[in-house]
Amino acid sequence: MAKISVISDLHLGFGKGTEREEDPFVAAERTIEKIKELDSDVVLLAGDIFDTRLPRPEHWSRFMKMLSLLKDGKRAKITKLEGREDIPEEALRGIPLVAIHGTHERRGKGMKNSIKALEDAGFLIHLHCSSLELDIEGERLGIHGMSGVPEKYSKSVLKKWDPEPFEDAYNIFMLHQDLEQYIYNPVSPPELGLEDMPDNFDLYVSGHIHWKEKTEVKDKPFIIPGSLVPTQLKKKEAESSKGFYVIDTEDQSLDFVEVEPPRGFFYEEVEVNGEDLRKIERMVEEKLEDIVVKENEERSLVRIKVKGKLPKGINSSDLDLSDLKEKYNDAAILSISENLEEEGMEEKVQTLRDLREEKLSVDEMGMKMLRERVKEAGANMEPDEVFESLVNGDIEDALETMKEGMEREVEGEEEADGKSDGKTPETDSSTSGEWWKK
Ligand SMILES: [Mn+2]
Repeated sequence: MAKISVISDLHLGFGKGTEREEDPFVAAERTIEKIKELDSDVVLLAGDIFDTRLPRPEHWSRFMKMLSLLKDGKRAKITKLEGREDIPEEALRGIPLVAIHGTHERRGKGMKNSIKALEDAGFLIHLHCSSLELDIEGERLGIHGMSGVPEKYSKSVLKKWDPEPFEDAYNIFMLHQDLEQYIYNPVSPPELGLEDMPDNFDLYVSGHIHWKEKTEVKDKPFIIPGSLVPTQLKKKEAESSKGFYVIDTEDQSLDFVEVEPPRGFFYEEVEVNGEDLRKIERMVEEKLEDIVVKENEERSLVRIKVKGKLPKGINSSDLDLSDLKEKYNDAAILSISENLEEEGMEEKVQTLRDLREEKLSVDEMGMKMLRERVKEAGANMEPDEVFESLVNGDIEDALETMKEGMEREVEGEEEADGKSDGKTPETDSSTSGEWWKK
């Protein structure tokens, strides 16, 4: 029998520079401790260990310390390997951790992502369109992983790889993509859905989606462990507990193990219907009072969504909740969002629809301009990756990708000339960071 722990989306580095910075590490440490306590035989990690493509040394170091807890003298045995080169010996010591990289870790062609780097250092086994079979005390476990790829390629990459389960083994398929059953995105709808999962696996696992889910695909369990800390402040994240799944292949049990979150997260909705502004403010405060009673040591995350109809002549910008934010600042990290209708809404909805259409073409135009600029600059980078980061508002990620591309280009030139221009990489990247503005 084998006991498999399945975790995902640690997002180490999330909240950098804020008071939430410590949260992902605390959650990850608690999780690794629980995995050890449970005496797991193998750990699967479905992507997004780090929150950024280029994690800081502080983040590497803390994660590697956690992983060393799993290196307890056991030795995993690999019986089959498909679609990849040999695995470093050191990665097989202790409780094997098999990981795919996520969308937050993906890097351009020819560059090394952080998960692969951890494999090189012997901390884990990294899969991307590849499979391995482990022998756990006589039981065969097939693990097949597709790391995160740009959404528009997800279907074709999976189709091309076309994984097949190993014979006489318990086979797990793991991926990290948008899935149409869980992600609503009218601008770029998910390419993949549950029906696209490959046939004849015993268990399906996905990362990427930040709340836990459990359903069935092709009569077999499909699970999403979710992130260990809330990152998007979505209602679903507040409704479901954080933690990981544990599967026992002998009795086929599948349980969710809760991990105590570093701080509370509350999501509340306030429905309004023509009340005046003072009354609405009062309604929001009532919700806050309820939550604050439940307050624990750390400031809780609180998101309040105000939705419904405002009275005639009043629009949502008249609603000012900054006094409330101030008043409850000691107890809660407060985020208030509004989804309010005003009278005369119909015309506004039409305007929004028009804007959405326009947004599509603006995206396309932006992408075209970026591609041209990248070509002009002779930079070695994937414009799609930069553009995706920009559209998602990950400015830092976009800059990192651009800097990498420019650094590679500079290194390439040095090699060709056989001489260095004496610039430090920092100088190179700070100038190259600006090139696209010109
Ligand atoms: Mn994620």
